[in-house]
Amino acid sequence: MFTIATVGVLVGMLGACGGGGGGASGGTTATGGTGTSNGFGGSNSTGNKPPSISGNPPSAILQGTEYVFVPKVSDPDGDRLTFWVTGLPSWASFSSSTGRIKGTPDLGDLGSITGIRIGVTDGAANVYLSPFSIDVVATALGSATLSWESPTQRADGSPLMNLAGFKIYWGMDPDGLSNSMTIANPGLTSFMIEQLVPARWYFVATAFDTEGLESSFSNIASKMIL
Ligand SMILES: [Ca+2]
Repeated sequence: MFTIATVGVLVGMLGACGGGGGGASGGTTATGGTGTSNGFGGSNSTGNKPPSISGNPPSAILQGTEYVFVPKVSDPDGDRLTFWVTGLPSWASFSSSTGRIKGTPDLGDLGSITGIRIGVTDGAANVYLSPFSIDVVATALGSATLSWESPTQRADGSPLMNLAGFKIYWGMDPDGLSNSMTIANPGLTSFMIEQLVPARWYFVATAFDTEGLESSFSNIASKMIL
């Protein structure tokens, strides 16, 4: 597996530029979500099973940048789910079909909004994500330097002759990294991510070749920005 580290903690590495390719979007293997808080629903006489909801909403956002959070949900019965929210910041919009919170606060929105709560129902049972807050900050001076060793082999052990670059994914939710950047430079072995607000940040990287095949995700590196 291709590995990265925040600076000072370089992890030894096994090369890989995955033969399988693809798979850029989406989550990583990572720590679990915030868990499910049961509402007043629960199983009932019709045998309905309640949906589950989880996720780690980013707790801070730099003004002028986009905030996005989508909770992870499932329903054992495959029921259609409907979402609602209370305490939504005025700068954000909410999707009742996906539970997504999205918006870009500006300088007039500085400060913390607390007690935001997302709920979901399958029509019979209601469950909620734990209440959370979003702090809009004016500046973000944090940075993290990632380092890695260039992979020389593909996942199947064959030589990697056409490495083209790296992709970095990062965010506050290790299970839904919302930022990404493509580095079209196969010679680079470190990169600094800037403008990080105070929070614990998570980073993964992939390598890709000239044909666009992308490796599987590296390990997750993390750094606490104070
Ligand atoms: Ca159900």
